[in-house]
Amino acid sequence: EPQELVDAFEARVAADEFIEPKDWMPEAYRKTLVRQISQHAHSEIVGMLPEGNWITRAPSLRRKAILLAKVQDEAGHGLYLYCAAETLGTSREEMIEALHSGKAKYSTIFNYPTLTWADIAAIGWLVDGAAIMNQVPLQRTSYGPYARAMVRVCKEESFHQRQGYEAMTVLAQGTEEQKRMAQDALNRWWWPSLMMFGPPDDKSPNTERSMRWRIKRETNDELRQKFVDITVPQAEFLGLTVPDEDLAWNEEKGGYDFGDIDWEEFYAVVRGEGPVAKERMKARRDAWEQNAWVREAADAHEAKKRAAAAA
Ligand code: FAQ
Repeated sequence: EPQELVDAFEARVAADEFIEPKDWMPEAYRKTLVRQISQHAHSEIVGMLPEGNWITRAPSLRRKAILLAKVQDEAGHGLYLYCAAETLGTSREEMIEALHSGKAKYSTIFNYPTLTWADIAAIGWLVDGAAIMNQVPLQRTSYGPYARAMVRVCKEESFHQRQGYEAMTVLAQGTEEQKRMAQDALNRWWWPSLMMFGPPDDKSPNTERSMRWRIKRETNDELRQKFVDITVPQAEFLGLTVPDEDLAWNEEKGGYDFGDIDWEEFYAVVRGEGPVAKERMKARRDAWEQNAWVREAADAHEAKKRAAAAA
């Protein structure tokens, strides 16, 4: 790649300018973006499944209406992100094929089962909470279409997080059985939520370069620490116990120290060995195949319209 183009690109990024689809960019920058944005899109789409399972079982009409809206929002986020990735020269078909063939990654978090209604509350509180922590800085990511997509996504995620925390509050202040469910959900979702931020910085192959190119604005460990610091007091307010015996306020660093994450589990889930990974992929492929007629009908309609316009 011509050095003067690389230098000019690096200078623009360093000056906090947005890079736009038709601008020159190093091939490795393009590839990293396609990787991250498509994984992010897949996460939004697969992320609909654990919650979608509970739409018919939501405990009230109000909860059902909220959950329906939330799941639809996630579909919107996924489509937004696929569009952003398409501006980099990859096609929607390629990305979906990569997901369905098991080649593409998506967030580890969606490979855990949603066993009770409290899991839906915990997902809103913790999973959307972690997602926002990661996505707010991405509103300033160096690639324009990705940054702009994040603005809207963050507004919606923030509603998701609040509704989750509100649902959790009701359970935590409810009957003994409801409190037990809330605590059990926190026990199961806490560690997987911390894993959402990715491997520790010294084991993260992409962080250094992505930080230099300002694709990532904060590192995995920085964001994980912020998430712990914000979330622990919320758990205390709920009267719930974070399942970590090593959790302790560290006055000197002005943040919490926390226990070791089980990275063996993380890498196993990344490899596709998560507790419900097979079910998730099967649900995606079934939806794709069973709804092929919708894509065919849309194509047929388009062809008829084009033929009519040409006549
Ligand atoms: N799961 O070098 P790094 C949501 C992979 S949205 C699976 O640190 P990077 C909304 C990583 O891809 C949640 N794989 O990588 C919602 C890389 O693999 P590769 C998704 C993971 O990219 C809520 C390798 O490990 N959010 O939840 C994970 O610099 C509720 C090495 O890692 C985003 O995608 C993981 N947790 O940093 C929906 C945000 N962590 O490709 C429904 C955008 C790492 O080299 C309900 N993405 N890996 O083979 C990012 O910010 C970054 O991509 C990170 C990873 C931070 C996820």
